[in-house]
Amino acid sequence: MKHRILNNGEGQDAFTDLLFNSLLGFAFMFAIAFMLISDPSDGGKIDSKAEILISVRWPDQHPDDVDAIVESPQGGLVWYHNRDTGLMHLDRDDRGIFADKMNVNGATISNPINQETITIRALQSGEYVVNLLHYQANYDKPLTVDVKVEKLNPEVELVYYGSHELKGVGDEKTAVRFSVDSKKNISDVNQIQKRLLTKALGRNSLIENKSD
Ligand SMILES: [Ca+2]
Ligand SMILES: [Ca+2]
Repeated sequence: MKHRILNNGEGQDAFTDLLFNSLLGFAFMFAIAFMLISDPSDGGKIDSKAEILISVRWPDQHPDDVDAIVESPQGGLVWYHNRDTGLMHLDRDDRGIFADKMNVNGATISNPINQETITIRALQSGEYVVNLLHYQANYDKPLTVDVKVEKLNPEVELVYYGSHELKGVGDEKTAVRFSVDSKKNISDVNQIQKRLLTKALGRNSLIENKSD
């Protein structure tokens, strides 16, 4: 009898431990879920103070890596290497299918969309240049990339929408250039080519390896 009581006691202890650990597990999962909800990643977040939105998009699930590079009138550059200049912001470096899969609570979620979005938060007078870079190419066939530029204030206005072909690793093209005047009107939308990468990387125009 003595043993049985002892055994029961141990059994109860084990049960309490199990219950406690389960509760701890639930609390932990809840905390993780709460963190995921309250701390959304910056990917895809729309800046409510945006003046201009530049979207660069290529076919869904395509493995190629395209980079958007935007130069401001003051000569500032925003691109994967410098994603925030204060006045301009790149949401993320979309690398084709690479890093498009996320593991959330054991389930794999995949994002098929290939898109990079650049937000211009405050307009400066002068010319903006939007370039595309074919950072990684997997096929011989040219890749079609759609570029959309929207001015958001005082109402949404399409500044530019067009398709461009990138023809292999290192191919850099100017998709669009546009000017902003002192009254924040857009003018002089054109496609005169200008290389930005050479400027970004100095004379050594070799593309460095992306580390992340
Ligand atoms: Ca990219
Ligand atoms: Ca992608």
